[in-house]
Amino acid sequence: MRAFLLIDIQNDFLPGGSLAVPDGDKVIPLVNQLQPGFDLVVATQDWHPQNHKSFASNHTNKNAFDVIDLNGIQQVLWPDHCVQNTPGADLSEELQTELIRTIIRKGTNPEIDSYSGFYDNGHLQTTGLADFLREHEVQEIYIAGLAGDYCVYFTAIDALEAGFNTYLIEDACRPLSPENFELAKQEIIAKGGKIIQSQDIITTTPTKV
Ligand code: VGL
Ligand code: ZN
Repeated sequence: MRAFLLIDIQNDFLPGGSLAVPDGDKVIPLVNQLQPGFDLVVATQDWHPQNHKSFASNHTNKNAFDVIDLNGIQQVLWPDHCVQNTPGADLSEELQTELIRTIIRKGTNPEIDSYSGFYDNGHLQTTGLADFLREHEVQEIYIAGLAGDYCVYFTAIDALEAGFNTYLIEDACRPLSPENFELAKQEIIAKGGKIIQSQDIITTTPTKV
Protein backbone atom coordinates (compact mmCIF):
# COMPACT_ATOMS: atom_id res chain seq x y z
CA MET A 1 0.00 0.00 0.00
CA ARG A 2 1.10 3.52 -0.77
CA ALA A 3 0.57 6.33 1.72
CA PHE A 4 0.71 10.06 1.08
CA LEU A 5 1.85 12.22 4.02
CA LEU A 6 0.80 15.86 3.92
CA ILE A 7 3.09 17.74 6.24
CA ASP A 8 1.92 20.86 8.10
CA ILE A 9 -0.12 22.55 5.36
CA GLN A 10 -1.31 25.07 7.94
CA ASN A 11 -2.12 28.77 7.73
CA ASP A 12 0.89 29.91 9.77
CA PHE A 13 3.24 28.30 7.22
CA LEU A 14 1.47 29.93 4.27
CA PRO A 15 1.90 33.47 2.93
CA GLY A 16 0.51 35.87 5.55
CA GLY A 17 1.18 33.38 8.37
CA SER A 18 3.53 33.96 11.30
CA LEU A 19 6.16 31.52 10.01
CA ALA A 20 5.41 31.76 6.31
CA VAL A 21 7.31 29.46 3.96
CA PRO A 22 8.02 31.28 0.68
CA ASP A 23 5.49 30.15 -1.95
CA GLY A 24 4.12 27.61 0.53
CA ASP A 25 0.66 27.97 -1.02
CA LYS A 26 1.98 26.66 -4.35
CA VAL A 27 2.02 23.09 -3.02
CA ILE A 28 -1.73 22.98 -2.34
CA PRO A 29 -3.15 22.51 -5.87
CA LEU A 30 -0.51 19.85 -6.49
CA VAL A 31 -1.20 17.82 -3.36
CA ASN A 32 -4.94 18.08 -4.00
CA GLN A 33 -4.40 16.63 -7.45
CA LEU A 34 -2.15 13.86 -6.12
CA GLN A 35 -4.30 12.63 -3.21
CA PRO A 36 -6.68 10.32 -5.15
CA GLY A 37 -3.69 8.35 -6.47
CA PHE A 38 -2.85 6.90 -3.04
CA ASP A 39 -4.29 4.11 -0.87
CA LEU A 40 -4.07 6.19 2.28
CA VAL A 41 -3.67 9.91 2.97
CA VAL A 42 -2.45 11.19 6.33
CA ALA A 43 -1.89 14.80 7.37
CA THR A 44 0.26 16.21 10.15
CA GLN A 45 -0.52 19.34 12.13
CA ASP A 46 1.99 21.32 14.16
CA TRP A 47 0.00 21.88 17.36
CA HIS A 48 1.80 23.90 20.02
CA PRO A 49 0.63 25.16 23.39
CA GLN A 50 1.20 28.92 23.81
CA ASN A 51 4.01 28.22 26.32
CA HIS A 52 5.97 26.04 23.87
CA LYS A 53 9.72 26.46 24.34
CA SER A 54 10.41 26.53 20.61
CA PHE A 55 8.90 30.03 20.66
CA ALA A 56 11.41 32.87 21.08
CA SER A 57 8.69 34.73 22.98
CA ASN A 58 8.97 32.19 25.82
CA HIS A 59 12.64 33.05 26.48
CA THR A 60 14.12 36.26 27.80
CA ASN A 61 16.61 38.13 25.61
CA LYS A 62 16.14 35.79 22.66
CA ASN A 63 15.04 36.51 19.13
CA ALA A 64 13.35 34.39 16.54
CA PHE A 65 15.89 32.23 14.65
CA ASP A 66 18.40 32.26 17.51
CA VAL A 67 19.60 28.76 18.37
CA ILE A 68 19.60 27.55 21.97
CA ASP A 69 20.12 24.33 23.90
CA LEU A 70 16.70 23.05 24.95
CA ASN A 71 16.92 20.09 27.36
CA GLY A 72 20.11 18.93 25.63
CA ILE A 73 18.89 19.36 22.04
CA GLN A 74 19.77 22.22 19.65
CA GLN A 75 16.64 24.27 19.13
CA VAL A 76 15.97 27.02 16.63
CA LEU A 77 13.68 29.57 18.22
CA TRP A 78 10.67 30.41 16.09
CA PRO A 79 8.08 33.11 16.01
CA ASP A 80 4.90 31.93 17.75
CA HIS A 81 3.15 29.64 15.28
CA CYS A 82 0.48 26.95 15.08
CA VAL A 83 -0.86 27.64 18.54
CA GLN A 84 -3.57 25.08 19.39
CA ASN A 85 -7.09 26.19 18.48
CA THR A 86 -6.01 29.36 16.67
CA PRO A 87 -6.65 30.04 12.94
CA GLY A 88 -2.90 29.85 12.28
CA ALA A 89 -2.91 26.19 13.29
CA ASP A 90 -5.80 25.27 10.98
CA LEU A 91 -5.09 23.30 7.85
CA SER A 92 -5.43 25.55 4.82
CA GLU A 93 -8.99 25.94 3.60
CA GLU A 94 -7.68 25.32 0.08
CA LEU A 95 -6.50 21.86 1.10
CA GLN A 96 -8.85 19.04 0.18
CA THR A 97 -9.52 17.09 3.37
CA GLU A 98 -12.14 14.49 2.34
CA LEU A 99 -9.49 11.84 1.67
CA ILE A 100 -7.42 12.48 4.80
CA ARG A 101 -7.82 9.37 6.98
CA THR A 102 -6.19 10.73 10.10
CA ILE A 103 -4.44 13.86 11.34
CA ILE A 104 -1.31 13.46 13.46
CA ARG A 105 -0.84 16.35 15.88
CA LYS A 106 2.69 17.02 17.10
CA GLY A 107 4.64 19.55 19.13
CA THR A 108 2.23 19.45 22.06
CA ASN A 109 4.88 18.95 24.77
CA PRO A 110 6.16 22.45 25.66
CA GLU A 111 9.61 21.09 26.59
CA ILE A 112 10.51 19.51 23.26
CA ASP A 113 9.95 20.31 19.60
CA SER A 114 8.62 17.80 17.13
CA TYR A 115 9.48 18.28 13.48
CA SER A 116 8.88 14.73 12.30
CA GLY A 117 5.44 13.21 11.97
CA PHE A 118 6.80 10.08 13.68
CA TYR A 119 8.68 11.24 16.80
CA ASP A 120 9.64 14.31 18.79
CA ASN A 121 13.13 15.69 18.14
CA GLY A 122 14.63 13.57 20.93
CA HIS A 123 12.95 10.38 19.66
CA LEU A 124 11.51 10.02 23.16
CA GLN A 125 7.87 9.62 22.21
CA THR A 126 6.19 8.21 19.14
CA THR A 127 3.12 9.77 17.56
CA GLY A 128 1.85 6.33 16.60
CA LEU A 129 2.18 7.10 12.89
CA ALA A 130 4.50 4.18 12.08
CA ASP A 131 2.16 1.67 13.75
CA PHE A 132 -0.84 3.20 12.00
CA LEU A 133 0.87 2.88 8.62
CA ARG A 134 1.99 -0.70 9.32
CA GLU A 135 -1.55 -1.65 10.40
CA HIS A 136 -2.63 -0.49 6.96
CA GLU A 137 0.13 -2.51 5.33
CA VAL A 138 1.85 0.57 3.97
CA GLN A 139 5.28 0.00 2.50
CA GLU A 140 5.72 3.12 0.39
CA ILE A 141 5.51 6.61 1.80
CA TYR A 142 5.29 9.71 -0.37
CA ILE A 143 5.89 12.99 1.42
CA ALA A 144 4.89 16.56 0.54
CA GLY A 145 4.24 19.83 2.34
CA LEU A 146 5.99 22.37 4.57
CA ALA A 147 8.66 23.16 5.43
CA GLY A 148 10.88 21.11 3.14
CA ASP A 149 14.00 21.63 5.24
CA TYR A 150 12.33 21.00 8.62
CA CYS A 151 9.23 18.91 9.13
CA VAL A 152 9.26 17.30 5.68
CA TYR A 153 12.95 16.44 6.00
CA PHE A 154 12.71 15.00 9.53
CA THR A 155 9.63 13.00 8.58
CA ALA A 156 11.47 11.52 5.59
CA ILE A 157 14.49 10.54 7.69
CA ASP A 158 12.30 8.82 10.30
CA ALA A 159 10.30 7.08 7.57
CA LEU A 160 13.54 5.66 6.16
CA GLU A 161 14.75 4.58 9.60
CA ALA A 162 11.39 2.87 10.18
CA GLY A 163 12.01 0.84 7.03
CA PHE A 164 9.51 2.41 4.63
CA ASN A 165 10.34 3.00 0.98
CA THR A 166 10.39 6.76 1.05
CA TYR A 167 9.77 9.27 -1.71
CA LEU A 168 9.97 13.03 -1.31
CA ILE A 169 7.87 14.82 -3.92
CA GLU A 170 10.13 17.80 -4.42
CA ASP A 171 7.82 20.13 -6.33
CA ALA A 172 5.08 19.53 -3.75
CA CYS A 173 7.35 20.90 -0.99
CA ARG A 174 8.70 24.36 -0.21
CA PRO A 175 11.55 25.06 2.22
CA LEU A 176 12.32 27.93 4.55
CA SER A 177 15.93 27.88 3.23
CA PRO A 178 16.80 26.53 -0.25
CA GLU A 179 20.39 25.82 0.90
CA ASN A 180 19.23 23.70 3.82
CA PHE A 181 16.76 21.92 1.54
CA GLU A 182 19.61 20.93 -0.81
CA LEU A 183 21.50 19.38 2.10
CA ALA A 184 18.31 17.70 3.32
CA LYS A 185 17.67 16.10 -0.07
CA GLN A 186 21.26 14.83 -0.25
CA GLU A 187 20.91 13.20 3.15
CA ILE A 188 17.59 11.60 2.19
CA ILE A 189 19.22 10.13 -0.92
CA ALA A 190 22.24 8.95 1.10
CA LYS A 191 19.88 7.11 3.46
CA GLY A 192 18.10 5.36 0.59
CA GLY A 193 15.22 7.73 -0.11
CA LYS A 194 14.19 8.98 -3.53
CA ILE A 195 13.55 12.53 -4.67
CA ILE A 196 10.81 12.62 -7.29
CA GLN A 197 8.55 15.14 -9.02
CA SER A 198 4.75 15.09 -9.02
CA GLN A 199 4.90 14.40 -12.78
CA ASP A 200 6.49 11.03 -11.98
CA ILE A 201 3.36 9.82 -10.20
CA ILE A 202 0.49 11.59 -11.93
CA THR A 203 -0.92 8.89 -14.16
CA THR A 204 -1.91 10.71 -17.29
CA THR A 205 -4.88 9.55 -19.29
CA PRO A 206 -3.64 8.27 -22.65
CA THR A 207 -4.49 10.76 -25.37
CA LYS A 208 -6.91 9.64 -28.05
CA VAL A 209 -5.47 8.72 -31.42
C1 VGL B 1 8.05 23.58 11.23
C2 VGL B 1 9.48 25.03 12.25
C3 VGL B 1 8.78 24.93 13.43
C4 VGL B 1 7.66 22.84 9.98
C5 VGL B 1 7.34 23.46 12.40
O1 VGL B 1 6.47 22.48 9.83
O2 VGL B 1 8.55 22.63 9.12
N1 VGL B 1 9.12 24.35 11.16
N2 VGL B 1 7.70 24.14 13.48
ZN1 ZN C 1 6.47 24.21 15.19
